[in-house]
Amino acid sequence: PPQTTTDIELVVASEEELERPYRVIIENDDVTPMDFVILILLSVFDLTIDRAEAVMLEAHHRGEAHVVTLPYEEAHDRVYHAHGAARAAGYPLRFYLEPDA
Ligand code: NFA
Repeated sequence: PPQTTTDIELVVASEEELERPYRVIIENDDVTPMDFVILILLSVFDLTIDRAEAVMLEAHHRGEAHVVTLPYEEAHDRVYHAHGAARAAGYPLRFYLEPDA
């Protein structure tokens, strides 16, 4: 019978890592419409319209921008939902997390 190999890497965050604040960073791309980016920043990350526009433009012009700083699980959940909404709409919009300094 055909053999299937599945490699599963389980990454477990320590209590310290979970409590530490994380910066959500948005990355620019050439495809996602500006209005869609703003919609995600409003609906998923609860930014004001003014902040959402400023963050979108900063990412557009500089390559990336800080969106919000949150505890790990909250940050991770929101990025997960933002990626889901972007993929469902057919856009490559990406966010990543970095531990706050
Ligand atoms: N660069 C995208 C465009 O010109 C807009 C964008 C901004 C995408 C910020 C991703 C992040 N349509």
